[in-house]
Amino acid sequence: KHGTAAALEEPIHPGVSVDYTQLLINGNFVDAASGKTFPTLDPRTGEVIAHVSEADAEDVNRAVSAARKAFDEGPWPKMTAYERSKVLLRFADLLEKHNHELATLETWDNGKPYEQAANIEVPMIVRFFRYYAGWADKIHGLTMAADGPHHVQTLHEPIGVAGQIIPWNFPLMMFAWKIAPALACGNVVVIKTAEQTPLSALYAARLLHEAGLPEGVLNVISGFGPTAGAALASHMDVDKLAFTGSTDTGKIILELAARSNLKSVTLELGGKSPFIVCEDSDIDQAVELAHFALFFNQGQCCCAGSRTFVHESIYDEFIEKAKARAINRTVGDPFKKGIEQGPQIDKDQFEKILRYIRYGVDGGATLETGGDRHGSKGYYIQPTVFSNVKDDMVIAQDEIFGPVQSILKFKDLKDVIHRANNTRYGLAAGVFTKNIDTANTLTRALRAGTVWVNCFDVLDASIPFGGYKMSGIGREKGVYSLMNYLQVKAVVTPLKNPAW
Ligand code: TXE
Repeated sequence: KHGTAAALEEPIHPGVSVDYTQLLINGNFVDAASGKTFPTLDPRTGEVIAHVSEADAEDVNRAVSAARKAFDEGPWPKMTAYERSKVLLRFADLLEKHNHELATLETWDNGKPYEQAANIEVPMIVRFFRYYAGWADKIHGLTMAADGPHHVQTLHEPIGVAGQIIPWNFPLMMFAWKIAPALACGNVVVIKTAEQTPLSALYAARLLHEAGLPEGVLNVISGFGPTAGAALASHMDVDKLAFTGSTDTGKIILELAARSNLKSVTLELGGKSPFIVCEDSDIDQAVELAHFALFFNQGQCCCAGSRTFVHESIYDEFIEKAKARAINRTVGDPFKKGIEQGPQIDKDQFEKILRYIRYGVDGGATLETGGDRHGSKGYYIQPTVFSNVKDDMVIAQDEIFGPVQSILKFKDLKDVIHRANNTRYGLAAGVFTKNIDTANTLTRALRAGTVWVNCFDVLDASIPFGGYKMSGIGREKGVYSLMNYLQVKAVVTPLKNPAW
């Protein structure tokens, strides 16, 4: 039994209707050319929420040509940056106003706690659009002190049609991370949502049109990876592709981009991030943060602290407390108040996680708590803690993407630096210590795109995010995201009378 909501009661009805299920192409909601639809499911029960239009290559063509026209003929890229900024600001206001509808769709389609969606994620995307609205009219080039009698300047221009493919773990946040910088820079977008979670982006996209976005600038298509996603990644008229998802699919995307038109690609992929608890730590605080680092969002975070390294001097006490914390985690219907953990996204992920739990047991790790499904319907999994995890175990190497904490023991800093970096991934890392020298040593030694010291998952709009090694290519968020969506044009003009 886990937490206070251990018994799974009848699911609470979300109380919001699903109004948008078609493809959004050229400012209109339309059926797929084939007329096909697919069901999107409620992870609490596996029941159908709605049938959604299923895009394939022909719909991708329609969306890309609408986007192309919107880019080539304007007004979006030709509007003043201030006008673009005002559209994004109006959109942020509407998102704020529709928090409840957005958070409800997010929870219904994804299974994450409603309180998390409403209190953290929707406010974060509101902030995110305001942040990039602020950048829109501050994007400009440089003047160079070139040799010879020339005036040299750079123009920072939008790339054109941005294709974007997003996953299901943070449907609205991924939508925001992708479209906000692209639009602020004056690009047009065709975005494919994840087949598990198409609903919230359609609702948000409708609001963006209400805020004054011209038709064709944002096209949202629902559909599957090998059909709609692959068509977008290999489209000859898409100028840039941004992807968030698994490392395996990231490789396919890069290949499709290379084989088609060499569109530039940014990838935000998987991780196996270390969370390092040093010997000087306050153990209770370290347990709580390590728990949050792994279990947040049902463990479905690319940056999850999924290898908890604990110094040998505090290891035994840490295990006992981490186990107690996991047992206390409230699991249940994500629409209920006080629920920390809802169901996993779908049957595939649910089965994948249970398979990894078996690998953990078979591989010789100690199962401290959890290890099975929670309840008898839907995709709930018990918060699970393994101790005695060794570096070469499959649970210490692969991304599990579920509520499974793996705790490893370490001796000293040299040992933990080597082991923390000994992974094909490099997305994030957590460091817990009171010692400034230890913190400085670790932050410089860890090969990861983000190092959180005495905090975790701080994902402010201004903070860049992305991976070393097989965790990806490029950075999103902050000022760094802008260059993903800009071309640099050098303009050189002779100076008639250089000596004046
Ligand atoms: O990911 P995919 P899946 C990891 C996590 C998870 C595993 C598998 O470990 O267990 O990936 O999840 C689209 N061409 N992450 O199968 O396949 C797909 O439709 C073009 C980490 O859901 O990467 C969806 O929109 N597109 C992660 C998106 O890619 C394709 C978040 C992600 O799906 C495609 C999610 C193709 N051939 C899973 N195949 C993170 N980094 O946050 C699929 N897609």
